[in-house]
Amino acid sequence: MKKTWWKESVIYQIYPRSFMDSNADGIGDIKGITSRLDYLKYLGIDVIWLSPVYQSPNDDNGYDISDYQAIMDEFGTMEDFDEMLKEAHNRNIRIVMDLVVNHTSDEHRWFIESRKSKENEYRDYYIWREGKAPNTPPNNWGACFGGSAWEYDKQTDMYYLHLFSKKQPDLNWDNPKVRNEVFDMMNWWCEKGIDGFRMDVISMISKTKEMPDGEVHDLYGDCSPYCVHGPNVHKYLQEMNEKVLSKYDIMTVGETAGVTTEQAKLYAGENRNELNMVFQFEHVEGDGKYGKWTDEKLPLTTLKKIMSRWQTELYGQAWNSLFWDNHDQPRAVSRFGNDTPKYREISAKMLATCLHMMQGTPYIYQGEELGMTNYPFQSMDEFRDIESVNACQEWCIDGPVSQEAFWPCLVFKSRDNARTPMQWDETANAGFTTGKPWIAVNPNYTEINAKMQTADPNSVFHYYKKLIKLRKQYPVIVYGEYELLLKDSEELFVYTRYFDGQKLLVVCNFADQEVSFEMPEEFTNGECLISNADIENYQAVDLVKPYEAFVILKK
Ligand code: TEU
Ligand code: CA
Repeated sequence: MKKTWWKESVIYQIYPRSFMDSNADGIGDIKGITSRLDYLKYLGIDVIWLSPVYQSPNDDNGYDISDYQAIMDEFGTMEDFDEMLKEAHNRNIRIVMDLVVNHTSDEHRWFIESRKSKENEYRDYYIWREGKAPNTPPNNWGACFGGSAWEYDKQTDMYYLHLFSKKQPDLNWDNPKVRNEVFDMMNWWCEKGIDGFRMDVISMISKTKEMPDGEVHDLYGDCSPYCVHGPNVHKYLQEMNEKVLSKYDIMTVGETAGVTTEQAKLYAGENRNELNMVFQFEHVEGDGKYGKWTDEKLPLTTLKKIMSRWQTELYGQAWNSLFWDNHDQPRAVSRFGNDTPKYREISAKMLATCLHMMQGTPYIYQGEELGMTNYPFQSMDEFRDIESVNACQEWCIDGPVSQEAFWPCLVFKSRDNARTPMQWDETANAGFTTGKPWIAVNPNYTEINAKMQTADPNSVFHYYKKLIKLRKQYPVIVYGEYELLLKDSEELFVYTRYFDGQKLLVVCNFADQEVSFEMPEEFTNGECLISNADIENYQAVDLVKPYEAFVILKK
């Protein structure tokens, strides 16, 4: 297996709108990020993944881009960006940009042109089709954010495809002009000195030519057989690699929802000349009750099975990302741990241990290093996220599900849980802004904030800091081979890693009760590298406390 800096790194994801506001307008911005780089340096991370900062009308908070080479007004200027990049590099922190090129905003000049006429030179930059019949879209596909995936456009009496919101028309990657525009833009950012790309829904860029109705699972037809891992996706990524990626020392991660391990080896195989790693969702995308919406937790045995399959099947062949949450997911501790006061800290540390000791590049989503929790939503008008707002309309108000049934699912899974402001200190608005925040601050900021935790050596923050440091000291954490133990345990997640004579045992209790445990013989003389509980003699452990986690190095 090749050794590379991006396998050895820890990545920190920033959602700029909610990270730090520098000018009291209630919206996080680039100067705010720059002002907090020392905090990130102190944590010890190597790379920042910056969610989109490009010009955007913000229908989907920046994932709808109207100009790829300009900064969103609310976030600052290109000078602010250059300054942030320079300051990050001064601290040996790299910056990876979000690349959203499956679609643009409908306010992008390409789309403004495209919709003008069938003859416009930008017409084929997007995917236009005739309706099946008057007032009937070309097929039954549903969009990810609700409704049909087709929007009627009066000007030319045709429909355009949008797999997300109707303000996010899909680009036509089969048009070589589109590919070259995208590659030129990427080269422009690389020349600026950025350190890589996180590629938004990159597995969806190639669509089949035929676009038949999809199987109806929920409310609409499923487009995924025709739009995900489409016929030319690998060809286009190899072309991107040749024309852009191979020329720079950058890292790339492809957001590839619905990918199998076999497909992941194509996207991120060691010798494939496509991407460095995949970011796949199998462990966070179990079947919901209503589409993705559910209030149920995944059983631990299922979680272990999924995560272990990725560990063993990619070993030595392709590279994976490790994450519990991001800006589209509920907070890790609320979802996989226990966010009650009694167990929040210890379960947050347990989750961190479990993830950071696995094979793959770990991602920390802003606030996860503090054990930030889901937000206590009380009413519908607190939601800002287009997906949450549309889902409520579609499933409840217009749809078949009662409010009583849908509400707990919405509250548990809404993307807004991850988007409440970063909790910096105990002052008003958690120190995020001195203005009115664009989305409510979680009221628990007086107990959970960065200022308190950086000052407390036993905090979740310091635990993450220690995990990051261990990664730099023990190659087995990065390169070790994985083996799952106690596969049928419904409480314990136990595995080993092995590399070059070093062997680790990782024990994590996912339950709120004590569980008996027998230390494997070969670890009874081992050394404890990290633990979230006070135990004097790990060699003699025969009970694992609620949410306890520890890592033993074989001697
Ligand atoms: O998300 C892609 C994606 O697969 C989403 O549908 C995801 O499953 C959903 O948000 C989970 O609820 C990416 C971005 O990460 C997301 O923020 C964007 O909204 C989306 O693409 C469109 O660009
Ligand atoms: Ca601001």
